[in-house]
Amino acid sequence: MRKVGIVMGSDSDLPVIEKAVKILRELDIPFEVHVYSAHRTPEEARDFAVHARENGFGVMIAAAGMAAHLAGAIAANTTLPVIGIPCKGPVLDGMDALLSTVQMPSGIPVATVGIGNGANAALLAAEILAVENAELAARLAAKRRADTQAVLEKDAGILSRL
Ligand code: RP5
Repeated sequence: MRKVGIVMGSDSDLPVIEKAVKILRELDIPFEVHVYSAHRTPEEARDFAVHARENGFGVMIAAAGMAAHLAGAIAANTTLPVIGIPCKGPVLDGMDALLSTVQMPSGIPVATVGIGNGANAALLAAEILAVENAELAARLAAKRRADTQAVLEKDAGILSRL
Protein backbone atom coordinates (compact mmCIF):
# COMPACT_ATOMS: atom_id res chain seq x y z
CA MET A 1 0.00 0.00 0.00
CA ARG A 2 1.19 3.55 -0.66
CA LYS A 3 2.18 5.57 2.43
CA VAL A 4 0.63 8.70 3.89
CA GLY A 5 3.17 11.52 4.17
CA ILE A 6 2.52 13.70 7.21
CA VAL A 7 4.21 17.05 7.73
CA MET A 8 3.65 19.54 10.53
CA GLY A 9 4.99 23.08 10.67
CA SER A 10 6.19 22.73 14.26
CA ASP A 11 6.30 20.05 16.94
CA SER A 12 3.74 22.25 18.74
CA ASP A 13 1.25 20.86 16.17
CA LEU A 14 1.79 17.34 17.54
CA PRO A 15 -1.56 17.03 19.40
CA VAL A 16 -3.37 17.48 16.08
CA ILE A 17 -1.16 14.95 14.30
CA GLU A 18 -1.62 12.43 17.13
CA LYS A 19 -5.33 12.27 16.24
CA ALA A 20 -4.44 11.44 12.62
CA VAL A 21 -1.81 8.87 13.53
CA LYS A 22 -4.21 7.06 15.87
CA ILE A 23 -6.60 6.46 12.98
CA LEU A 24 -3.90 5.51 10.46
CA ARG A 25 -2.61 2.90 12.94
CA GLU A 26 -6.16 1.65 13.57
CA LEU A 27 -6.60 1.14 9.80
CA ASP A 28 -3.11 -0.36 9.40
CA ILE A 29 -1.99 2.31 6.91
CA PRO A 30 1.77 2.99 6.60
CA PHE A 31 2.88 6.57 7.17
CA GLU A 32 5.89 8.83 7.71
CA VAL A 33 5.91 11.95 9.88
CA HIS A 34 8.14 15.03 9.61
CA VAL A 35 8.46 18.50 11.08
CA TYR A 36 9.03 20.69 8.04
CA SER A 37 7.99 24.32 7.81
CA ALA A 38 7.10 26.30 4.70
CA HIS A 39 8.95 29.24 6.25
CA ARG A 40 11.62 27.84 8.56
CA THR A 41 12.77 24.85 6.46
CA PRO A 42 11.42 25.59 2.98
CA GLU A 43 13.99 23.44 1.15
CA GLU A 44 13.24 20.32 3.20
CA ALA A 45 9.49 20.81 2.78
CA ARG A 46 9.92 21.23 -0.96
CA ASP A 47 12.21 18.18 -1.34
CA PHE A 48 9.80 15.99 0.60
CA ALA A 49 6.96 16.99 -1.75
CA VAL A 50 8.99 16.79 -4.97
CA HIS A 51 10.13 13.20 -4.25
CA ALA A 52 6.99 11.97 -2.47
CA ARG A 53 5.52 9.98 -5.36
CA GLU A 54 8.79 8.16 -6.19
CA ASN A 55 9.28 7.52 -2.44
CA GLY A 56 6.05 5.52 -2.22
CA PHE A 57 3.58 8.08 -0.92
CA GLY A 58 0.00 8.19 -2.18
CA VAL A 59 -1.41 11.14 -0.27
CA MET A 60 -0.01 13.94 1.89
CA ILE A 61 -1.30 15.53 5.09
CA ALA A 62 0.08 18.95 6.09
CA ALA A 63 -0.75 20.60 9.42
CA ALA A 64 0.22 24.16 10.30
CA GLY A 65 -0.96 27.12 12.31
CA MET A 66 -0.87 30.92 12.00
CA ALA A 67 0.16 31.99 8.44
CA ALA A 68 -0.31 28.35 7.43
CA HIS A 69 1.32 28.03 4.01
CA LEU A 70 2.64 24.50 4.51
CA ALA A 71 -0.14 22.55 2.79
CA GLY A 72 -0.07 24.96 -0.14
CA ALA A 73 3.71 24.76 -0.40
CA ILE A 74 3.54 20.94 -0.43
CA ALA A 75 0.74 21.00 -3.02
CA ALA A 76 2.77 23.35 -5.22
CA ASN A 77 5.47 20.69 -5.49
CA THR A 78 3.50 17.47 -6.08
CA THR A 79 0.43 16.26 -7.93
CA LEU A 80 -0.39 13.81 -5.13
CA PRO A 81 -3.56 14.78 -3.25
CA VAL A 82 -2.78 17.10 -0.32
CA ILE A 83 -4.96 17.41 2.77
CA GLY A 84 -4.45 20.54 4.87
CA ILE A 85 -5.16 20.76 8.60
CA PRO A 86 -5.36 24.32 9.91
CA CYS A 87 -4.09 24.38 13.52
CA LYS A 88 -5.21 26.68 16.29
CA GLY A 89 -2.56 29.25 17.21
CA PRO A 90 -2.12 31.59 20.20
CA VAL A 91 -4.41 34.21 18.64
CA LEU A 92 -7.43 34.25 16.26
CA ASP A 93 -8.52 30.72 17.28
CA GLY A 94 -7.20 29.10 14.09
CA MET A 95 -9.18 31.32 11.72
CA ASP A 96 -5.85 32.64 10.39
CA ALA A 97 -4.65 29.11 9.58
CA LEU A 98 -8.04 28.07 8.18
CA LEU A 99 -8.09 30.88 5.64
CA SER A 100 -4.39 30.51 4.81
CA THR A 101 -4.87 26.79 4.13
CA VAL A 102 -8.22 26.75 2.35
CA GLN A 103 -7.92 29.79 0.08
CA MET A 104 -5.70 28.25 -2.55
CA PRO A 105 -5.51 29.68 -6.05
CA SER A 106 -7.06 27.65 -8.88
CA GLY A 107 -4.70 24.98 -10.16
CA ILE A 108 -3.14 24.00 -6.83
CA PRO A 109 -5.82 22.29 -4.72
CA VAL A 110 -5.61 21.60 -0.98
CA ALA A 111 -8.47 19.57 0.54
CA THR A 112 -8.85 21.38 3.85
CA VAL A 113 -10.43 19.78 6.92
CA GLY A 114 -11.74 21.62 9.96
CA ILE A 115 -9.48 23.43 12.43
CA GLY A 116 -7.46 20.86 14.35
CA ASN A 117 -9.34 17.94 12.81
CA GLY A 118 -6.53 15.43 12.46
CA ALA A 119 -9.03 12.57 12.56
CA ASN A 120 -10.85 13.72 9.44
CA ALA A 121 -7.55 14.28 7.64
CA ALA A 122 -6.56 10.66 8.30
CA LEU A 123 -9.99 9.34 7.30
CA LEU A 124 -9.92 11.32 4.06
CA ALA A 125 -6.41 10.05 3.32
CA ALA A 126 -7.65 6.50 3.96
CA GLU A 127 -10.62 7.02 1.65
CA ILE A 128 -8.31 8.22 -1.12
CA LEU A 129 -6.04 5.17 -0.75
CA ALA A 130 -9.08 2.87 -0.53
CA VAL A 131 -10.25 3.83 -4.04
CA GLU A 132 -7.74 1.28 -5.38
CA ASN A 133 -7.56 -1.01 -2.33
CA ALA A 134 -10.55 -3.24 -1.55
CA GLU A 135 -9.11 -4.52 1.76
CA LEU A 136 -8.64 -1.00 3.08
CA ALA A 137 -12.14 -0.10 1.83
CA ALA A 138 -13.51 -2.99 3.90
CA ARG A 139 -11.60 -1.83 7.01
CA LEU A 140 -12.96 1.69 6.50
CA ALA A 141 -16.52 0.36 6.19
CA ALA A 142 -16.08 -1.68 9.39
CA LYS A 143 -14.79 1.40 11.22
CA ARG A 144 -17.76 3.46 9.97
CA ARG A 145 -20.14 0.76 11.31
CA ALA A 146 -18.35 0.67 14.68
CA ASP A 147 -18.41 4.48 14.96
CA THR A 148 -22.14 4.48 14.13
CA GLN A 149 -22.76 1.82 16.78
CA ALA A 150 -20.91 3.92 19.38
CA VAL A 151 -23.25 6.86 18.69
CA LEU A 152 -26.32 4.61 18.93
CA GLU A 153 -25.09 3.37 22.33
CA LYS A 154 -24.80 6.99 23.47
CA ASP A 155 -28.36 7.54 22.28
CA ALA A 156 -29.57 4.54 24.27
CA GLY A 157 -27.82 5.78 27.43
CA ILE A 158 -28.41 9.53 27.23
CA LEU A 159 -31.46 9.65 29.52
CA SER A 160 -29.55 7.99 32.34
CA ARG A 161 -26.97 10.78 32.17
CA LEU A 162 -29.56 13.54 32.81
C1 RP5 B 1 3.34 27.34 12.41
O1 RP5 B 1 3.46 28.23 13.44
C2 RP5 B 1 3.35 25.98 13.04
O2 RP5 B 1 2.67 25.08 12.22
C3 RP5 B 1 2.69 26.19 14.36
O3 RP5 B 1 1.30 25.86 14.32
C4 RP5 B 1 2.84 27.70 14.59
C5 RP5 B 1 3.65 28.02 15.82
O4 RP5 B 1 4.89 27.35 15.77
P1 RP5 B 1 5.84 27.32 17.04
O5 RP5 B 1 6.20 28.76 17.31
O6 RP5 B 1 5.06 26.69 18.17
O7 RP5 B 1 7.04 26.49 16.64
O8 RP5 B 1 4.37 27.48 11.49
